[in-house]
Amino acid sequence: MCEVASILQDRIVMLVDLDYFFAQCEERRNPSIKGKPVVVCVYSGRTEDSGAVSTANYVARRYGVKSGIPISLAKSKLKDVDAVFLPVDKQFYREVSDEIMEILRGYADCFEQMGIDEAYLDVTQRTKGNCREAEELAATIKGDVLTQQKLTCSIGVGPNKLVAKIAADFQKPDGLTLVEPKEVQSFLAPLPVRRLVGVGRKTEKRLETLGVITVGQLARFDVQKLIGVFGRKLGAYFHNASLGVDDEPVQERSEPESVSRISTLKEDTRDLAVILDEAYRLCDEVYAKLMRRRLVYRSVSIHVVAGDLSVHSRSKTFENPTSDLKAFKRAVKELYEKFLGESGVAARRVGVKVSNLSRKEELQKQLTNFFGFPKH
Ligand code: TTP
Ligand code: MG
Repeated sequence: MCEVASILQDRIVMLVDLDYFFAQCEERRNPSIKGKPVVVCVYSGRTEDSGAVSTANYVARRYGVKSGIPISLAKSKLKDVDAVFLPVDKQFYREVSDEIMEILRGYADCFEQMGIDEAYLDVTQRTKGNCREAEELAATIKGDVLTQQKLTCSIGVGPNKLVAKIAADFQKPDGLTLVEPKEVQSFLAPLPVRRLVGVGRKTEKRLETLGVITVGQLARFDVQKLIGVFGRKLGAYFHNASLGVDDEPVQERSEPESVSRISTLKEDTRDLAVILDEAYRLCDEVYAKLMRRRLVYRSVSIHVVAGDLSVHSRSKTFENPTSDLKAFKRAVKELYEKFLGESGVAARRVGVKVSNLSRKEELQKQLTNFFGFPKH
């Protein structure tokens, strides 16, 4: 679907980027810290303050705190300020990210997740190539993410990935920037070259020595000279990028290897009914995700984190892939029964997982071949 869109002249692509993502997740978890500078840190563990800042909310950014700086430097910038320093909790951010990505996926003709907090959506077909409709859709998406997940994001809308990305960065946080095809060059021209994907600090310096500071100057710079300096591939890329030309399709990444959910019980227990009550709820969530992504599974696992934090698991693999929820729950029940029979520990956290995933369409194809149904 999107490959067709990519060869059409006018595509509409969005880049959705969650604002100060890790720190915003922390604010959502504990709203009382909102309004204070929040700094999420990767502590290296050597000394109390050794390590780097992963990200910071916009309040902290006003004090000059940003990703990558040493924690000690962030602390000195926030001296005498009531700031909050927290360690990264990747698992929590990933869970939030997964749920948001599912919302976004539902709005795209074609979807490509780029990292934990950003994704490209090709929306050409559903907006009939109409920019205003795309802008309204972006506003709807922002509203949905906010009401369902209590997080703000910034969205850039443009004719390709390159422009959408720059547009998303243009107004942050909680921004929405539409760049129509006819505006692309005037939008890009005043920006520093560094905004283009692929222009790092070194390239920026090199371009500066050629008298090129802005994207507009890069666009006017002789392409042959550019190729002379950076080589054919990169030189041509910089030239095209400066004009806002980019044919990269929005492409779904390969399927996940597994889908899992884990949750903490109210209290540690060995009661199968209590465990299954929670585990079945997790099965429903995993199953919903499989359905949305049109995946079937062949293996089922259960996980138990015991009161002493030891981790235990059991798994089972079916002969054939299936998309059956009842079979999933039956396997989960069997595995928990087996686990409780074999082990004396009480469960603190319980989880379920499906793996050996494949596409539903492939399963159907296999079955069709197997039964020898006519192809038409
Ligand atoms: P970004 O989207 O680059 O940053 P952000 O979401 O924190 O802020 P913005 O509002 O500008 O989008 O990165 C997403 C997450 O990735 C970020 O919340 C934390 C993590 N990250 C790091 O751990 N180290 C880094 O150097 C960067 C840039 C990000
Ligand atoms: Mg972000």
